[in-house]
Amino acid sequence: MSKRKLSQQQAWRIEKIQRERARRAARRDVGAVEALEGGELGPEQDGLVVAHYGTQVTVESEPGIAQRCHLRANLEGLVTGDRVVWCEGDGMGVVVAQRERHSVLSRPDPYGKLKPVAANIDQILVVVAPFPEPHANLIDRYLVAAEAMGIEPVILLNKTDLLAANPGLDASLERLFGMYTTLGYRVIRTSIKNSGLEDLQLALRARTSVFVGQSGVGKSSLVNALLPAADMRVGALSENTQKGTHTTTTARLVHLECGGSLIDSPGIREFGLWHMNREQVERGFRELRPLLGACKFRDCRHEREPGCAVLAAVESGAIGAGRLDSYRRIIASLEEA
Ligand SMILES: Nc1nc2c(ncn2[C@@H]2O[C@H](COP(=O)(O)OP(=O)(O)OP(=O)(O)O)[C@@H](O)[C@H]2O)c(=O)[nH]1
Ligand SMILES: [Mg+2]
Ligand SMILES: [Zn+2]
Repeated sequence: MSKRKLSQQQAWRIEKIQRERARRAARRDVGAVEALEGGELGPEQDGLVVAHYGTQVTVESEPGIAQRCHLRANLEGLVTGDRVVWCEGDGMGVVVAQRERHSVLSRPDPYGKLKPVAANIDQILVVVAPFPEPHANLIDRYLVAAEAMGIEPVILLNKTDLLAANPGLDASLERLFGMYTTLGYRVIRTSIKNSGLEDLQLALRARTSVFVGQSGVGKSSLVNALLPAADMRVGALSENTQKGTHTTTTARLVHLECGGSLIDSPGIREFGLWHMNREQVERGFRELRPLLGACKFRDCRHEREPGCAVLAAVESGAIGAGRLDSYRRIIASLEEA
């Protein structure tokens, strides 16, 4: 799980290569945009980015009417969910401006640089499954990030059909999700084979949601179960490791019949929070919030300090030891970085 950030030298070398590549791509694109603008372009209109691929995006003017587009200079950071102004072209269109975002889900790339993943989302669904086995620390990282963005997270346990054959796992997952429910997080259980899809539909109505989580938990399968026409690519788990095989490679937005929009995103191995500081992480653990400032020492690290309110709460059972462990691992990863 804890693959560290690359060394500075490695990061610098890779960045140099990427910068050069981006520069070449941008030059190509400027050429393409100029060629398009010299020809016949339609009038400016509002649009929604429904997929992004390197230096191009697919923009939709209304559900079902979309075109692949080049980007005018300085619009490289566009992601799925962005609202834009664009012009239809013959074959390819051009995005000419980006509208302001009301929210953005970002995460640092392996070089420590913060990269947007999806924009204008109202809800983050953290998808987990019995297989690949969930990591509580990864769930907590998503919860912390969601709290920091002020976006309501929902935990979605998929593949519940596999639980009957794995009673031990069933019991441990029940404990884990019972804990999240007690903390006030909503937990939805689904199986693409037989259950929970109505609850999920209800949770997705009238807003834009994003599916995030490990590879192989069934994010794309769930999109297909809700909307067969989406025809998302789905990949089996690797036979020997029971891990996902990174089937989805780009975030894509679809419109559901229930009136909501849903963004499917590529599965991840780890979710770095290097861009956050200790206070933000602390606030991201809901149950720590009322205790902040209650420790004897103002800069208490909640390790073994006397008069630590957090340790006392763990002792009394008010805070789960697993969550404290998760908190410490996140803080340690910030310090490593
Ligand atoms: N038994 C069972 N298998 C499921 C369920 N949902 C998905 N799967 C299987 O899980 C595997 C992975 O599904 P995907 O939908 O590709 O997973 P993903 O989360 O989109 O993975 P990435 O795109 O790699 O991030 C496939 O073999 C699916 O058939 C479910 O509810 N029950
Ligand atoms: Mg997928
Ligand atoms: Zn403390």
